[in-house]
Parts: sequence; structure tokens; C-alpha cells
Amino acid sequence: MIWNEEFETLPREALQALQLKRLQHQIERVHAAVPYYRNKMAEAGVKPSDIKSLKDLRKLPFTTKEDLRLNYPFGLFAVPFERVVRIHASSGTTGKPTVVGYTKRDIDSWAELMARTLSCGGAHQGDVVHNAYGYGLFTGGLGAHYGAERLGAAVIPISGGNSKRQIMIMQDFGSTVLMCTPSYALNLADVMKEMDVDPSSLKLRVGLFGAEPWSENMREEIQKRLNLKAIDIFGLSEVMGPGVASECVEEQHGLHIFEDYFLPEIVDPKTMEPLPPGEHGELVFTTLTKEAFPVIRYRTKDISRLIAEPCSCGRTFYRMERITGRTDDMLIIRGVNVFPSQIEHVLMSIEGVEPHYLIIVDREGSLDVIEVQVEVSENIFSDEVKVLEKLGKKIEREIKDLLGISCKVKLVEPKTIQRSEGKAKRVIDNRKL
Ligand code: DLL
Repeated sequence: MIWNEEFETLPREALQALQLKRLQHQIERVHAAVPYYRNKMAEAGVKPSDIKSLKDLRKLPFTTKEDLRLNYPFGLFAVPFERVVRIHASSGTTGKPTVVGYTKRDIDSWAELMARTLSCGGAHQGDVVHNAYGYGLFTGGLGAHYGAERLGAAVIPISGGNSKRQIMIMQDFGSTVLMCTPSYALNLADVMKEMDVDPSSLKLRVGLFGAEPWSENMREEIQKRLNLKAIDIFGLSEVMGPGVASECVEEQHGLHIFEDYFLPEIVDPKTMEPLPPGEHGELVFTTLTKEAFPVIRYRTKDISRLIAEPCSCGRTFYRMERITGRTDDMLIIRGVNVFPSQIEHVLMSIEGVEPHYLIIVDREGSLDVIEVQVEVSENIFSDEVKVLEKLGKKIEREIKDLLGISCKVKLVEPKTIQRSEGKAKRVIDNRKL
């Protein structure tokens, strides 16, 4: 079912007229309220009144995570702080997180967008939504929660972890819709097998999976092993959280972007020139209605392409192809965004550690595991084993404190990690998605 028939099936022309009106209003507001954006626009020689058509979007400067970092924590908020009712955060590139805020109206739009997402995936009133996205600063848990309530479904706010209990609840409460990361879905399938629970004895019908990259192969495996239809959903904190784009259950091919709220572009990551539908490049979003934390031409670093062909579900929104990669080195480990620079930040704050390290990522069963190999200075290495062990544990603890993920630290002798002859290779990702 289409949650909001009026907007989701707007003829393209009417949609573009609406987008332009909203864009002009948004740019004017941002220009008036946020000195940083105002300065950036002045540097680029553009004023709000220069935005006369959607094509003029390309005159506006891009926004990156670096801009967010420079304005940490609230410098890019576009409303007086009294109007902010929610704060979320995701990983920054170093020690500080990326912070986003929402007004009451933003939360209301988000609930609408997530109700659309759920509906797009085939969920409806009467469903029992098993929400295993993490609740907390991460946008997944609460984002999905409000959407499920708006839809009129019964939501189980189970959050992540404790898989055996999750499965018991699924059995006892009759969960029909599963929401979690695709890797956690596979993990649940493993645990079901261990517990001797037959997935077809459960009521699960559909799963809405996202927050990390996955593949068609993974979709097939999840669908087979959990006996449900697997839908890809996409979003990012800076733009809203989940609820930016979603596959429809009819086609399961390409994610409809909710274009009345977000204006998508695909740009060539080298020249930064916009590319036409069909061509691969970096996804860029401009928010059209956000009050507390609007973004202008935000560079997601995610690689995709736009699909302009009409879809059999009746939605007129363009689709984006599933994310096929990133232009930077961000990793997603068990649903947590991790930048190698964050790990470097931890390592460099510890005495006796050399600036040579290697991050090795693997998938054991359906769980991501990471090992950080790091060189230590000569005098530490020749010290007692106990000293080395203590140092290793200290690094593991500090990485856990900053990133919230466990890793294994392996201290190695000086000069054993291969030196680069150009761009250092810091990450070996052995996961096959
Ligand atoms: O992951 C929001 C979200 C929550 C989306 C729940 C879907 C479901 P962040 O933590 O800010 O927000 O991470 C955003 O995750 O730039 C992508 O690199 C990646 N990502 C999100 N969804 C997908 C997906 C949430 N369906 C970053 N496929 C994005 C591939 C995804 N990558």
C-alpha cells in the first residue's frame, strides 16, 4: 500500500514545482539562520535569490562531514536551541561524533517518512514490528519506532543483542515484520538454527534491512533462511536517519527516494559535476523541509546511481540503486560506522605505539570481527610479556570506549607492517557480502 498516495505518486512536473518552492524557502532560511552556511554561500558568490530553478542547485557549495566537525556540536543548527527536541549522533572521522538535531516538526516528518518506508516494504496496521535496530544515539532504533507507531502497527522496541531472547519474543509475540541490519538478520538465522527453531514456524513476513552495505546474494540467503521478503532501506543521520529511501515490495529493485523531502544528486566524485540518471557517482542530498538541521548538498560518500524509469508500484519518485561502495574508507562493523582515522586517533594517544597499523576485517559466521595490528616501539617490545599484554588490553579498551565495538589488538615488532609506497593501505576487508 502507498502510505501517502498524494505525494508519493505526484506527476514529476508537480513534484519538481514543489521541490523548487521548498528548496528556495529552505535556502533562504539557512542563509538567514546559519552564519557558517551564509559565509560559504558568500564565498561561492551565490545568494538565495539566485536559486530560480532546480538546476541552480549546482551553484550552491557542497557540505561535508568536515563542515560538521568544524561546527561541533550545534553550530549548524538552524533554529534557536529551545526548539530542538531530539539529538542523535553518528561517527565522526576522529574522536568527536557527528551531531544532528530535530524540532517537533522534524520528528513528525521523520515518522511520516518511516511510515512510508514500512508501507513501501509491505507492512501495515495490525503488524507486529520487531525493531532490533539499536535504540540510543543511533538513528535506527527510534527512527523505525516512531514510523511503526505512525503506521499503526504494534512495535516491539527490543533493540539489538541477546538473540535467543529476541527469538523467544518473536515466537511468543508473533512478530511479523523484522527491522535490523542485514548482518544481524543472518545472525538471528544462525541462532534459530542453534535453538532448533524452524523459521517457517514464525510469523515473520517481511524484513526491512539497512544501515550497512549488503548484496543480492545476502538478500537471497536472508530470504531463504528467515522465510521472509527482504527489503533494502537507506538513510543517514546527517540527512534524517532511516527514511530517506526504500525499496518497494513489488519490485525489490532500487530504493525510492522520498524526493518531496530530499533532493538527490549524483555527482562525479572527481570533478564534482552532476551526472544524469543511470550514471554511477557519489550521492548528494539537500534537505527540503528540515528545520533544526538542514543540509545543503551533503556529500554522503556513498556510491549509487539514479533510476528514472517508472516503477510498477505506482510511486513516481526516482529510485537509487543499492549502495555499491564508498568514496572514502568508512567501514561499517556490526552496524557501527568506523573510520580508520578514529582508530588512528586512539592509537596515537597511547605512549609506546608507533604510527604503523593495519586493520583487518573479517566475517566469522555472520558476525564482523576486527583485528588491529599495531607496531610498538623497540623498548616496549623487548619488555616483559605482561607489559605487552597490558598495553594490548589498554588499546582494546580505548577503542571500545570511543567506537563502542570490540576488537582484537595484536602488537607486532617494529618495522613488521609493510610500509607504503604512496597511499598507505590501512585496511584489509576480507568480508564477502
Ligand atoms: O545507518 C541510518 C539507517 C538506520 C539506515 C537504519 C537504514 C536503517 P548512519 O549511522 O548515519 O545512519 O550511517 C549512514 O550507512 O552513509 C551508508 O554508508 C550506510 N547505509 C545506510 N543504509 C544503507 C543501505 C544509518 N541500505 C551510512 N545499504 C550511509 C548500504 C547503507 N549502506
